Amino acid sequence: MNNDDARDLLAINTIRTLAMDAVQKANSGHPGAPMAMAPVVYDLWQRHLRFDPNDPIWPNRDRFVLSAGHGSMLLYAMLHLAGVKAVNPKYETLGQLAVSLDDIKQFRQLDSKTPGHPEYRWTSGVETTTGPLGQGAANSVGMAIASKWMAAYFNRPDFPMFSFDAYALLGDGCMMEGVAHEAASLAGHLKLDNLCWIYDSNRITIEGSTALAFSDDVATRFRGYGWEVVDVADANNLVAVDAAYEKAKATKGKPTLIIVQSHIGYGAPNKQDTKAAHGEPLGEEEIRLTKKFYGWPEDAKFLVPEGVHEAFGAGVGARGAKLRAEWMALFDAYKKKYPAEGEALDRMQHRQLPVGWDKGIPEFPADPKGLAGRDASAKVLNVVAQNIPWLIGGSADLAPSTKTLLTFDGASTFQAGSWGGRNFHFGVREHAMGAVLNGLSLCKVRPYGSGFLIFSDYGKPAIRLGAIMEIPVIYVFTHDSIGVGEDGPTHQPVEQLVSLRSTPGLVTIRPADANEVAEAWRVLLQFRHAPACLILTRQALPTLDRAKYAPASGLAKGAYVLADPPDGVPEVLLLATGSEVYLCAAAHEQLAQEGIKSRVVSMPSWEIFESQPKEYRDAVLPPAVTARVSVEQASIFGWERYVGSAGRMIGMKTFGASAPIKDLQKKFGFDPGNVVAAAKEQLARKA
Ligand SMILES: Cc1ncc(C[n+]2csc(CCOP(=O)(O)OP(=O)(O)O)c2C)c(N)n1
Ligand SMILES: [Mg+2]
Repeated sequence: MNNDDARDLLAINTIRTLAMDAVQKANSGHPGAPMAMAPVVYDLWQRHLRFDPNDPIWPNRDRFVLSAGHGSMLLYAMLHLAGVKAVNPKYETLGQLAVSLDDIKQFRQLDSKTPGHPEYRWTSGVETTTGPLGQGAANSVGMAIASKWMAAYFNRPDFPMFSFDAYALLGDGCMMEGVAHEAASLAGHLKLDNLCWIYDSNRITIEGSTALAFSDDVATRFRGYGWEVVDVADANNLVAVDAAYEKAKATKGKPTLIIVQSHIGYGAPNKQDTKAAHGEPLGEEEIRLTKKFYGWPEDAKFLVPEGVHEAFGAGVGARGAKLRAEWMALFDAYKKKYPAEGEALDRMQHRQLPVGWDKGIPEFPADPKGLAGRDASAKVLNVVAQNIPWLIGGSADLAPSTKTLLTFDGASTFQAGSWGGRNFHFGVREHAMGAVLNGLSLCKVRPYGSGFLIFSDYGKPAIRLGAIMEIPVIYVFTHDSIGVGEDGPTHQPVEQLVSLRSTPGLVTIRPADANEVAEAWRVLLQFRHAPACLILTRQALPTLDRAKYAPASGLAKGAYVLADPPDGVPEVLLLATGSEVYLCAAAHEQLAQEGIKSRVVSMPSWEIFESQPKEYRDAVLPPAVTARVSVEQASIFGWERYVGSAGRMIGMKTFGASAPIKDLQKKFGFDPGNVVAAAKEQLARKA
């Protein structure tokens, strides 16, 4: 063993023992993967990763994603040993460590920087929140795409502003999950040669051997996807590991999968290669024996031997600092030579919009025939996308239906080799689309994805993670109700709205007409820390006469009074969203003719409404007016909040039916006559 080998081994064993000690002290966690994969991650960071610990948000850094999020201690140990610095929400680098040794001693404890699974925004240096297996791997595809897109948009001769690579570490679990299959297939198609997945093939998951449930020939599968596949027979063979990374970096025209054979819980005499090493503390005695095997002081805890921090400083630290400094100098020169692009890059990195981003958002004239939500959205999107160059996205094979295609000159298709295209074809892969959008957003472009609302369920885990991470991904979900008609119950969303509304931090907006669609885009584009779902109709909706009704700008408050009796003192409230608002407007007219004073409240976004001051909410929904009817072509679940226990909810209690829309509206009670009757019933109850 030469000196280098000894230094490497000391650092690797530091990672291993920190993981073992932290899990033991917390009395919960996953020691096995960090113990096994420490050499593989160490070599990546020390010898390859272009990452500056002093500025972990430097835009052109390589991304490292721990898709096997349960192995979080592996990442925390790396962040600590590499001396990664904390960054605050204003994107300022702070002096203190992102993860101190004390944080590691507080693994999995309340408010520590070392939660059970890595959390983006909470711990600096964590590139994405992982834990739900497969998600991180799919995020890394989005990151690799972002690198390609940003290179195409920003790079100029002699100014390679973007060239970063994305690495993800996957376990057997990630390999089995569908989302990783979808994402790998897309990455192969796109020939993402800046993407490298590292597969920790230890053949153990929670229930035991992977032989219980997994017989894939992974290498052949990935070759079939169009990937380069490199085998490393032993995770402890740093020469082989290093050569695999060299191969990945040298491979052009395809992503690389490195399959590493490893031993979960490496070095633990009684637990190595068993499921017992996966997700529980090794136990004091086993830890002692393992440390003995490593040649470690058996009773030392949380030991970072002298020289280990320094070795990381001389490796990843020195390389990263040099690369970042060079990039910063390049960026200064870039801003001088290409001021507009320089400003765009700066704004994009800070999640700001360009000046004039809302220029030309259309206003739609009143029109009883109107247009579909999706068509209004297409018009607005095609305007704002011209103002916001890094607004990019597409659909899971439904763009002709969701109307999300950018059709203006220059908005070409994103494909291998035409990396500057702004229209993405995610294929029929909703789950990967969501995870890829998250990866794109984490690199600060502004991504949108679209599909039918019913299939939001197919991407829900990624939508949820976007909400956890507080990143401004945009979803355009069309075909939003039984209004889809003949496609029937399998395609008619019922419980999806409830599910999205109940997701903390996610904002859903279901606009009532074309002008509300325009306002919805105006509002959601300004989000910097919240994902949004725009819920749109397939069918035409009348464009309301805003001279008669309140302006659509009320949407910015989530809910607003659309129509009122002349004296502004209603007896009954009609609450609706989206396609049911005009029904309520019609009912309001009928009631007025009968001398009944009703108020129509358009409620496109519950979440935004809930964030208004109580005075505003009470002004829109006066507590004294308890005669209330809600109308929405979706599950009634949740409307009790607004109509009260005695209110009437017109909504869906079944999965719908296959029929022309008119017949469905009649069958399920969505017509003005039914709303009028419900309003009268409410008033009779009160009288
Ligand atoms: C989507 C999802 N399903 C289930 C789990 C629960 N879970 C956590 S780790 C794990 C097994 C992972 O096995 P592997 O990836 O091989 O990791 P190793 O045990 O080798 O560290 C499971 C099922 C999860 N985190 N995410
Ligand atoms: Mg495993």
